[in-house]
This record gives sequence, structure tokens and C-alpha cells, in this order.
Amino acid sequence: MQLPIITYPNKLLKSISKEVTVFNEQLHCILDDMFETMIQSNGIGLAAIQVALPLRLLILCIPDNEGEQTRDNLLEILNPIITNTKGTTIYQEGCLSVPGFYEDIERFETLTLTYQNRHGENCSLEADGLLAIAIQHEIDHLDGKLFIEKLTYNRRKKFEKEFKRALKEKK
Ligand code: Y12
Ligand code: CO
Repeated sequence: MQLPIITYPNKLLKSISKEVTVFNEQLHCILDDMFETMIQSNGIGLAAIQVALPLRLLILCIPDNEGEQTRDNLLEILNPIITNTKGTTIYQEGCLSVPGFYEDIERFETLTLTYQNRHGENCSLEADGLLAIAIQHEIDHLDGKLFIEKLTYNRRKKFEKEFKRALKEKK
């Protein structure tokens, strides 16, 4: 089932999400619905709070070499903790909760992550490239932060101006 995605400036996006402690069928349904929602919305990453669920979980599906997004390249990441980082990189990010806006954001270049999967099993991974960027973007959602909050004062002002103009055009 496709779920509605909440968008800026919905205050729920500021929530600090809570640890997942129960790994049952209901949780698996949430993860499956989030995957459908993300794919139908042309996204590559989605955090639970974006569908109004304040849980520390996120999904990522980086397209493969053929540009396909299948369950084979789906990552379900619950209760993530970044344990190591290296370097920095800049990438133009977008977010399904801030549609139509793309901004250059600085992130760590590589990272090590520990997390749990949908069965509550402990996992870890090392990430670089787009995956490392996407993980950091989604973990920020779990802490109530949007990528636009990382903009400099002047770029944030420009964003707010463009956002207000886009709102007016919609009406
Ligand atoms: C790098 C940077 C950010 C991430 C986080 C995941 N972000 C997304 O999946 C964003 C997807 C997105 C899709 C949109 O829809 C279309 O392009 C059709 C979109 O819509 C508009 O801009 C109108 C906005 C964002 C991962 C890696
Ligand atoms: Co986002």
C-alpha cells in the first residue's frame, strides 16, 4: 500500500524518531509499504518519519548499473549508528519531503555503519559514494533534520524565497 509522504514545513519532520524494539509482521508491512511508496515516488531513499512514523528506520535502493531498483539492491536499515567516517564530499541532494529543490551539501565521503535488519539481527556495512551520502541524509531525518538546514545563511534565505514563490504558484 502506498503511503502519503509528508512535506516541508510539516512539523512532524522535526521529530526525533524512536528506536525500533519490536520486529514483527506489522513492522515488515511498514517496510514493504515504504518500499512501494519510495519506488512509486521515484525516490532512492526514505525514512519512516517521511510517512509520519517516528521510528528509527530507513530504506535505500540505489539504482544498479542498468538503472533498475529492485528488492535485490534494497537496504533496510533499523536503529543505525555511524561508527567511523573519513573525508568529505559534496553532492547535489534532493528529498521527497522537499520536492523540487536540490542543493549542494557536504557529507562524509565514507562511513562504517552498524544497524539491525527487519528481523532484529545485528549488521554492519562500509559505504562510499552515493550510498554513503544517502545514508547520512536519511539518518538526519531520524534526528528531525532536513538537508536544507545544512545550507549557509544566504542559501537558506534563497531557498525560503523560492519555496514561498513555489507555494504561491501552486495556489
Ligand atoms: C543523494 C541525495 C539524497 C538522497 C536522499 C533520497 N532522496 C530522494 O530519493 C529524492 C527523490 C526525489 C524525487 C523526486 O521526484 C522525481 O524526480 C520525479 C522529486 O521530485 C521533484 O523534485 C519534483 C524530488 C526528490 C540520496 C542520495
Ligand atoms: Co530526505
